[in-house]
Amino acid sequence: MIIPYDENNIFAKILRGEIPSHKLYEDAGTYAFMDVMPQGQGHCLAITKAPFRNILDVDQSSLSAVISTTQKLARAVKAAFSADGVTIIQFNEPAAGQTVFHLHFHIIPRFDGVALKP
Ligand code: DGP
Repeated sequence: MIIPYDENNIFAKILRGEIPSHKLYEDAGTYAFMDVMPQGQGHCLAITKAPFRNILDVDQSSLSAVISTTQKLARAVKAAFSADGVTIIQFNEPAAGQTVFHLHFHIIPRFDGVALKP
């Protein structure tokens, strides 16, 4: 069953400019900004501008666009923070750990020997 999109989620409010965000990148279909509860230095998020709840309802074109932005961000934060690697995380539905119900990808620079914050 596909669960309907809720336009009151926090990322929809960020996209509408109703709450602030630290913008890193924007194009016609995607937006990227810093995560307010970072699990590590440079933790940021890439989202679609169109209203999708998660990977279960997104269309191929929008998914491709947000993956492309995720790759741009991964390359940029790896260079900016001189990271050793980059973790990409994406959750779908509460059982999987999703808390904000607008499709997003976490991009987290990683450093040898340094664990993510819980
Ligand atoms: P999840 O749905 O579990 O993939 O995680 C949602 C992420 O969104 C979490 O890392 C914290 C972040 N977040 C929650 N509220 C805000 C907010 O108001 N602004 C920003 N920039 N990030 C937020």
